[in-house]
Amino acid sequence: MKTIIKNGTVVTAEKSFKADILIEGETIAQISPSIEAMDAKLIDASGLLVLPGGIDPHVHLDLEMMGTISSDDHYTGGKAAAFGGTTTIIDFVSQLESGLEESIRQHRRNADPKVSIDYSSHMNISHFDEKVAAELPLLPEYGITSIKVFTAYNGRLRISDGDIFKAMRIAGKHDLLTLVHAENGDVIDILIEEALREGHTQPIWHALTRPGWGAVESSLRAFALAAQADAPVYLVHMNMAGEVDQLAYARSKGIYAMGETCPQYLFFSEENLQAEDGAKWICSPPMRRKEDNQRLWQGLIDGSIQVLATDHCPFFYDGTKAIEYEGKPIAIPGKELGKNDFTKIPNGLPGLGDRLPLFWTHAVASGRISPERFVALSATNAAKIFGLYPKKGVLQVGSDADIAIWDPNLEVNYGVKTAKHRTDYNLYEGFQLKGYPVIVMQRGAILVDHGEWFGKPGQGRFIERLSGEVL
Ligand code: DUC
Ligand code: ZN
Ligand code: ZN
Repeated sequence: MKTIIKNGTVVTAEKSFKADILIEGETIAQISPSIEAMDAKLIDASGLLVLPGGIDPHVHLDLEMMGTISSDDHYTGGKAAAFGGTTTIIDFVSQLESGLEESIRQHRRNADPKVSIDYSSHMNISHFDEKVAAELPLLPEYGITSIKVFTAYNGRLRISDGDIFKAMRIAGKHDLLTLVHAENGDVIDILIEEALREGHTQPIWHALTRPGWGAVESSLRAFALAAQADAPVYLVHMNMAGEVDQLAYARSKGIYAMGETCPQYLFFSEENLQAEDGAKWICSPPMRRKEDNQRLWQGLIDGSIQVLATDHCPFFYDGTKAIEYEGKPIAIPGKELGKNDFTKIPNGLPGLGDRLPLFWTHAVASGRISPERFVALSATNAAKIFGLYPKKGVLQVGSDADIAIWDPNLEVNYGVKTAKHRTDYNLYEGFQLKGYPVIVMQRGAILVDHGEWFGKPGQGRFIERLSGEVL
């Protein structure tokens, strides 16, 4: 099957130019000023931009937490992603006692039949011993070239600094990238215990018991451990100005350090947690101050932050009431579980479908960054860092035809009805957006066409990744 996208402006991370794109089968066969092929299906992109489909390297789907499960699975999450112009996600494999290989197999047994867009996975390392040390070098055989470690969630996900160092040292030797969730788990546990003892139950206490200094201190600790282990490191979900400073410092010292932030940390602050419906904004790490929003924006603009991801992990705000999803009612226990205790509110929020239209409006349409930089931050950099390039994240001959045809003039009043996440709320309700994907394709097949969904469960593929680059 052949398709030609005609008369559009192709946008890559380096340049924008008028060209037609010929797709043959699943990949891009030709990009040149004027392509004719009688036997090809024609898509007229006059007045539109042709972007590589977005890559979101930080997504949680079907994640069990606090007695419930995050409300998007690999089908519904992929669908929401595609409606927002994202065609590849990287999620996380939870580490099981049965070993890394079995953890990956089990994860794929659950995800593969459902997944509606292409995906890959990071391997969480929440327990470290000799057996894990021996299994880490085998991860690339399963197509996984990154691990995630935590300096918080004591007794659950956290491993000691010594074990992080050992894991990083092995990762460095075997071209694996280590992602770090940086908060101070010890301080958090003390503060939560005190807050509960004093009867503080409101959502704002989620932020007050996870001080920003813990993130700043442990981000430097992560970079220092990586330096000592001679390994590359990637800081997830930066929410503090100080983390951006630490990242810049580490990079200035030659440490192979990179990082991401997420839309919620650009638009919201602790004030949102103080609202009556503050539980909607609960995620870890939490929202911070307006000064932090600004510094994170600045980092995206000046290139000191490499990636915009989401940490998508939605829950219902009121999981006692069903919503209609694809014609059927569904309700999943959510934030109401913590009505009387902030520690029982499931951590996480929707964002996967919001990321690109929201960022386009506030970064490109507002003149803060160029369309090329948008492509770098939303697709190409993640593809390079996580070993998906040049299969994904770029429009060039031989790459997968994962494409978002973008109307920079389309205005959308955004909210839960437009976003396709399987949840009952959206943080950007009522935001007026300008610039939106109108056609989204994966490997040459149309997933979304002017608001209509053509994707199916199982249509997405697990993408085996190569080792990434340090940007
Ligand atoms: N933070 C969240 O808020 N949810 C899922 C995992 C995480 O790190
Ligand atoms: Zn995290
Ligand atoms: Zn996360």
